[in-house]
Amino acid sequence: MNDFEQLADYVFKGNAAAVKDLTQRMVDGGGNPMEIISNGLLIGMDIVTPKFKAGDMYVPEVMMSAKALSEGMKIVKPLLTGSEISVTKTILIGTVSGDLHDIGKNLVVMILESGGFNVVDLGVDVSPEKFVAAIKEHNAKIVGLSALLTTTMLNMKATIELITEEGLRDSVKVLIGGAPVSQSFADEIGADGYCADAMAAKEMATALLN
Ligand code: B1M
Repeated sequence: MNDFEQLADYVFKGNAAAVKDLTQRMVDGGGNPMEIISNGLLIGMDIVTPKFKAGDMYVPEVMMSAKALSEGMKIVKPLLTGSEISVTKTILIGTVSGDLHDIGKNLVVMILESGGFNVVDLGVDVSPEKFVAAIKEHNAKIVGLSALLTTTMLNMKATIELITEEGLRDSVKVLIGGAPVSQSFADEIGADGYCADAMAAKEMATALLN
């Protein structure tokens, strides 16, 4: 196994310490950061995705792989030059106003990052105004809204309404997710897509941006 194959295998196996160690050694040895991402870290996650879909891997294992990948990303991301971080691949995500749940959102962030997206995580209790300001600031093409409460899911609607009022609706796609939401709710509030889980979010984002 060469270093790239070894790195991919460590990601697949969710071995965060080994990913961190090997990524650092590759960087210290003069490895190209983009190649380390594309030919090592992301390949590992590409092994995970079909296995998860086939039911051969479960959520905790996927999270371990995503965590391992993010350890490697932490080392190489700061080394990327501006042109290597594609602005067209920026995704904003946040849990809507009044809602403090972030476990699912954080998983979505990790999985999206594993798909090579530049994810700007706005955190929890994010107001419609903050989403709008961030869309403008980052020129994001996709915004992901998370809600876990039947009360706060209504703030997804308010967020989409403000995005529309601000004249941004044609330039940004809105994806929603969270336990209480559904495809029919997405249709009702005019979202572009409903993501049942983190993998669905990655697939939809990939389809929308490629
Ligand atoms: Co809360 N809570 N909670 N809670 N909590 C629920 C959601 C609840 C269903 C529990 C219950 O009563 N059975 C219930 C909601 C009832 C309802 O609205 N009908 C509830 C309640 C009532 C509350 C409080 C009001 C309790 C109280 O204080 N009285 C309070 C509200 C606080 C607030 O937000 N203002 C509260 C607080 C908390 C904790 C702080 C204790 C903690 C959150 C910790 C944290 O997130 N940092 C907590 C937790 C952990 C839960 C449960 C147990 C687990 C949620 C979770 O993390 N699931 C939850 C019960 C349950 O769901 N079984 C519950 C795991 C996670 C991986 O799944 O978040 O669905 P999920 O994310 C998935 C998908 O939905 C999707 O992908 C993710 C990964 O596959 N997805 C997206 C999610 N967001 C997406 C965004 C996307 C795409 C996909 O964008 C593109």
